[in-house]
Amino acid sequence: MSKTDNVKGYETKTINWYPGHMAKAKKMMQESIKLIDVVVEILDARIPLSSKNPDIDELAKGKYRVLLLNKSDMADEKKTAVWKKYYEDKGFFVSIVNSKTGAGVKATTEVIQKACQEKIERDRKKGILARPLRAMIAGIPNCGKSTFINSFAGKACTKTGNKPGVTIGKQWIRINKSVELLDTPGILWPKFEDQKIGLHIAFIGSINDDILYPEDMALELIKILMKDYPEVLKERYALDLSDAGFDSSNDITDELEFNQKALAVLEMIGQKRGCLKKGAEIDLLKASKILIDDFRTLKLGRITLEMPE
Ligand SMILES: Nc1nc2c(ncn2[C@@H]2O[C@H](COP(=O)(O)OP(=O)(O)O)[C@@H](O)[C@H]2O)c(=O)[nH]1
Ligand SMILES: [Mg+2]
Repeated sequence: MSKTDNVKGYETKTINWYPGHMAKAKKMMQESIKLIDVVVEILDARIPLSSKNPDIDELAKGKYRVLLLNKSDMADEKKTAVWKKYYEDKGFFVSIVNSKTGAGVKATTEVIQKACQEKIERDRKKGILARPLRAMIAGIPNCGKSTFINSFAGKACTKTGNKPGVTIGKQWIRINKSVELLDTPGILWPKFEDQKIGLHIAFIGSINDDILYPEDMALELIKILMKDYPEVLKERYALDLSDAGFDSSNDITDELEFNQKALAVLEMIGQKRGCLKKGAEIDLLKASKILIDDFRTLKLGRITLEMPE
């Protein structure tokens, strides 16, 4: 475990997580990718950058690409629209979905068709009878792959079984006459190039909470809230941010000072929520868990943690 001094009297720890299944998942994807026309990558709309695995660009080379901004019900609507445009400008076909209610899910068929337009035209010119487009769902753990597949396939879905001439054991789900889905989604592992990415992925529950450091997560979340959603902190916890020496995001010039202000805010949350240890010392761990839980259960409202650079 590496430690770096962050805030005086408090150290941040690097999430040290190496998924043992990474090689296996990658191999499965490499095999499956040969069978499909289009990769449908699911992102968590609250972290559209951190939930995107850069490895997939290599893995999905030569395939049509669709991105779904899932869990849009939990993300900031305006920011989701910005992200949609951001990825469209990069050449992706993007759709905003809520797999839980099914909003935007059916429309994914059209997005897949648009993404594969070139192939559809090519086949038509050659006089090839259109067969359903073959798609694979991919994404990091907990982004909503299974929920999306269930919603997209619905009750009427039929598993079409093994295809002749393709790897035995692959199951396909026929969505409609235009699209078939590989029934096993590709699991992508989040990248941990940067401490921040690790924390952001932790917020959405992609990492087992047992290996996390809630205080680090809480401080990162508080910094985002102070910058982008100060009113949420004020309203939810009845805080006066100026008590933490913070008046507006113009105050943020020095990283260490910002960390100290965030720590002061965490202490204030602990105080308001009666998170006290013996001797009236504030229980930062308990306060952190409350904040994280509030974020995950939408009690802070719809929040997007990241914006394009
Ligand atoms: N609010 C909301 N929750 C979602 C959405 N999609 C998935 N979930 C929830 O996110 C969690 C993980 O979903 P799951 O499909 O198991 O993710 P997977 O690991 O990628 O297969 C579950 O609790 C789902 O109910 C969505 O669009 N909105
Ligand atoms: Mg799943």
